[in-house]
Amino acid sequence: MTTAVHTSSAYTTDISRLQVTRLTGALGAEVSGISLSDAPNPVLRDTISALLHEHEVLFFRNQPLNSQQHYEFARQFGDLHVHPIYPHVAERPEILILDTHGKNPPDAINWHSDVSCIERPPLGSILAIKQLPPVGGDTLWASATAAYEALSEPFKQFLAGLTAQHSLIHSFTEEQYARTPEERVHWQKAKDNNPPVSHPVIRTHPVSGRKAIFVNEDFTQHINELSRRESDAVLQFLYRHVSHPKFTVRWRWQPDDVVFWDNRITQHIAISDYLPHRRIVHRATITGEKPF
Ligand SMILES: O=C(O)CCC(=O)C(=O)O
Ligand SMILES: [Fe+2]
Repeated sequence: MTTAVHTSSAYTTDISRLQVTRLTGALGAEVSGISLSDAPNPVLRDTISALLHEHEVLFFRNQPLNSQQHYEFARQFGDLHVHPIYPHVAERPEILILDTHGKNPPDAINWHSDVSCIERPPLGSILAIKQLPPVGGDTLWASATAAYEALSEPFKQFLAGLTAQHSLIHSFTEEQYARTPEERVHWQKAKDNNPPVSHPVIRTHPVSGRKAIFVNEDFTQHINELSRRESDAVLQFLYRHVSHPKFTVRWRWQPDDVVFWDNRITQHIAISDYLPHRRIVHRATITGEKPF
């Protein structure tokens, strides 16, 4: 389904040209007819926010953004997070780099939501592809609202009120990130600055009011109110459930694509099927609110 969004604006971006094409039943829409490198524009920002709340992940083709434009586009939606471990572009600490190839294989190989291990996890992330492998390197997103809504009422009631512990070093392990003395100093600092936090297992989107499963394989350690064995079983079920194909959308990247996801109610996974070829993405990560 393709719909035109009619909004008039005094800004340089003509929003009347904006077109939205829904991609799957669960989530995702391709948005065209606008330029993300235009000067910050509250009308465009509010339109994109509304579309994000409706579709959960927005895909934009042909949006060449330099780091400053990437920063300025993202900055309209909130404060930007500086990642404690990943490298960033020289000119902007808020724009992180994932540069993966045969000698630096990707580590984001589990379904996850970004940095769920901090008090105010990101409301969204904006990813720009910088180098594509010859084939492969797709990314998938899953709707944690659709997955939640598909659960039975008794199971929803069981999950209500549970909390889970999330930890940075569950994902960024000592083995992987503290291999050299310099890496160890960096990793230890990241660990000290990011102690584990607890969040509700089911969170509520602050705007749409929809509920979503908010545990993920990368950062969640255990459900606080359950025994370890019970927690492991429930978490395994929830991870498998969220990533069911009927709750997902898969994106085949083209040069200069940009993707903006609502990180509170989706999870994603990058497919590591292109090694030893190289793939580079840049990400801006927008700070969110304390989950409730
Ligand atoms: O490389 C990708 O497509 C996504 C990697 C990832 O998990 C992220 O940027 O948050
Ligand atoms: Fe991620």
